[in-house]
Amino acid sequence: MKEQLESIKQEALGRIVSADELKELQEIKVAYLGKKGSLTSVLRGMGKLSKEERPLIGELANQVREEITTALEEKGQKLEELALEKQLEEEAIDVTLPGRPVEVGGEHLLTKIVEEIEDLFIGMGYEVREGPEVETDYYNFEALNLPKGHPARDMQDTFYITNELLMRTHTSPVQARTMKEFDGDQSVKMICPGKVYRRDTDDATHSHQFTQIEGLYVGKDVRMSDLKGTLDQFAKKMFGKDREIRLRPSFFPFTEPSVEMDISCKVCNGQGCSVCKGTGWIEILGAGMVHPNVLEMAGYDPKEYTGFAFGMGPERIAMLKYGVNDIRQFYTNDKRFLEQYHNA
Ligand code: 2U9
Repeated sequence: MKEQLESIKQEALGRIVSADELKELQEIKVAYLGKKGSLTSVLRGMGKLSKEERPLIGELANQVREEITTALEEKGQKLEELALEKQLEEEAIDVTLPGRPVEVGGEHLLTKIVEEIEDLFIGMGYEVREGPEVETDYYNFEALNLPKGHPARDMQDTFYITNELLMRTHTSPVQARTMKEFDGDQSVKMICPGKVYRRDTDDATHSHQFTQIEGLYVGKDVRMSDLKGTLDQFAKKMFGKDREIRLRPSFFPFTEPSVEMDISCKVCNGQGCSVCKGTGWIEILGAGMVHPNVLEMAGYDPKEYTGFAFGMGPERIAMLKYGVNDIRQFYTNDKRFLEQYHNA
């Protein structure tokens, strides 16, 4: 039995030395020390030994078990260390390696322009209001002095959803709703940015969906000179303090008198060039004094209250400011186009 124990020990230690995986050690442990292990089965045979031999063999057997157990633990530790080293190696991060570029997006050029214009008017004490894109015929047209059948309605080809519901063609209904809400007894100073819809064929300067920012200032004794001053401020802050503005007579059903505002061309400084088509001036927005009909329909007494309003297209301003030559680029999500203005 002594030899048996010795050979079991040698065999076990031999297998432990050549083991290179933790699970092998587990198998060896079971094979030798387990319930059905060879050392265990030898011990079961001790009953046949003489009572002199039993303590010796018992001692030897425990010794062999100790040695095999110790060898298993040491080899186990060594294999765990090796596994950790290998893992660390595999997971080693070469901090000198360049990082994988994380593509960082940026604000859309239109968002930048709209926020720039918003901040400008907030700075002049205007509040920003928004409203529904699906609008009623009343607030989109009638409240703005465009009764049913009015020819000017055709100027704004409309997406009708029902006879009474449509995709708003301008953001003016938000101003009309606000005036109605204030019900003619308090002043209004607001701008309203947002998407608008026109049943247009898309081309380089027209899109069926585009953006507008309109503004309204209603109060007691609001004059044309207040409008001119406000627009001059806007032009200088938006396009440069050396820009001049020019107001030309125009017509909008919801303002009387109506004007269009031009700024002096930055490229030729008013001398005339291809950008300003030789005029020296570039049209930016439309405006006017709020039509008395519009005031009345919103509950304001035109003898007590007057107001001015204006409207502009941020796409047009972005195209002028950044030399974009096709309005559709704002909507086609071409990364090459969008990335150009990340740091604009
Ligand atoms: C109320 C009263 C009056 C809003 C106005 C304009 C002039 C204007 C154009 C700008 C670019 C339309 O998209 S565009 O082509 N708009 O020129 N808008 S005055 O007048 C209002 C609005 C609301 C209650």
